[in-house]
Amino acid sequence: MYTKTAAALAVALFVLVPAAPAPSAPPGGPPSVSDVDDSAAVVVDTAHPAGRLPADFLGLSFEMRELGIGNLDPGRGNVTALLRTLGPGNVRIGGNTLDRDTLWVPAGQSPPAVKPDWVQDIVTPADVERLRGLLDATGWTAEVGINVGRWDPALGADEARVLARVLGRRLVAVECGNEPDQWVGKAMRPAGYAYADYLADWRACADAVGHGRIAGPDTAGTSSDWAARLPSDEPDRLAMLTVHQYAAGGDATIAGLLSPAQVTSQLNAVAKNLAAANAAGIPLRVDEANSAYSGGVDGVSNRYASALWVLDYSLSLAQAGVAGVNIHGGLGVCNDPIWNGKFQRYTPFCAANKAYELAGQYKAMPVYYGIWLARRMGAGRFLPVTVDSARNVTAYAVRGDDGRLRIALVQKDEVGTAPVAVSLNVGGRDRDGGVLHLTGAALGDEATAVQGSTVDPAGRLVPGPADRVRVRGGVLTLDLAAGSAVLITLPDGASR
Ligand code: BDP
Repeated sequence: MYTKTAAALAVALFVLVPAAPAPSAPPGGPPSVSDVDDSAAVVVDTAHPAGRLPADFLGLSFEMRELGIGNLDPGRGNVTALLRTLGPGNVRIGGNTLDRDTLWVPAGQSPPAVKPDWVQDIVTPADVERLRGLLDATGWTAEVGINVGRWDPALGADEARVLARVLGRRLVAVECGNEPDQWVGKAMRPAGYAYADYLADWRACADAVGHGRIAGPDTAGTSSDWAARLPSDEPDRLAMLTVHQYAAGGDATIAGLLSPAQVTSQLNAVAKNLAAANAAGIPLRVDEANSAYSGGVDGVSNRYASALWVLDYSLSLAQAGVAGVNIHGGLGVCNDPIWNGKFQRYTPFCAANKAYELAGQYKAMPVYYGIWLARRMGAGRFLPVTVDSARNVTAYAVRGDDGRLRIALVQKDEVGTAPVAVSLNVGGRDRDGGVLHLTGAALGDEATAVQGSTVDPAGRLVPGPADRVRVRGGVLTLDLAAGSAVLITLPDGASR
């Protein structure tokens, strides 16, 4: 089947990689992925709105050291535009560098003449002021860490006061330490350090903070029971339950990341944490996430496949009731080690070279485009969706607070294999809708675009005009190109 949609995609791909010929359908049609039925019947249940997709669901996460070295500066480069292009979100600042090597130096004080040997980074109130400028310029909110791994109550209290005063309502929560369940392995606590010890540490931090906007436990993964226990031990001061989740480790592959089992296993992994948050009546945020830990995997985390993964991952967690996901990254040179030898392969944006890094001038990586498209689902309420297909297709539907109905379809087979003939039953009175396509040259290629457009050097993404699709009798049909995602917007969602 070669429709207008498929033709538009072929054009988009040609724009993306002018040097390579656009994939064209061989005689007899493109090859099928296997001997399966290439159709998908998708039904949106508009009558039973379910959980909310919060406006600040999508976020980013950065190392504490980024603050101290002067990054995240609204007055430099294109970071402000890159955040604005995504739309308001939540930035979390913490990571390994928070406890391992960052010293807070209060206003009017100088760093000690002889620094403790663990100190590699310094963060001061001036850095928090700069962060406030970025939040004001973008409409974002923040969650910022306090060093508990190397705990100093006076410094912790001072930082907490500065965060509350300078960030004001833009401070969602402070984070008392990063990944405490790994402090033993990092020589920050003696062997045998367990939940009861951590609870005492968390309470010391909470006492110093002195207010109830505190997140935790920020465990390295979803499997420890620390996140299940903290809400009942600290029902008043714990405002947000936080855990970290990486899809894979050094063995990450594109096939694994995009397999149907991946979404299910990541959902299952957070289920216990989500139940704990729900029981306590507080939000769960996966405030540090990405495709593979240790900086990501070359050829996977920095390729187009990561855009499809993050779209599917973030929307599936949101649909399950998770309040937010922050995709972790670093602001160094793309694919280079930035600290302690960790490479930057999963970061949403990074600098093409050292000069650009110093100028704060970043380029968007594929995962950024997936975040961008997920963010376009807007704020609203999820609608139940069923997908009947033998192909690797997922679908999400949200009735926006603006009354529109938005549907994301994600197809995760290799680009150029057979498209999926989608019949999408949305009911209602809409006659036509707009479609934005997320495309890439190949799952393992870096080139990624929306309607043929890429993020420009100024940090803007201006997609080409949306394609139009007709809706007949409440049913819309389209050919979903293999290895692509679409966002369909129907204007008349309110009248259903
Ligand atoms: C997490 C840390 C973060 C690292 C990340 C990684 O909090 O600082 O960058 O792992 O391994 O555990 O990539």
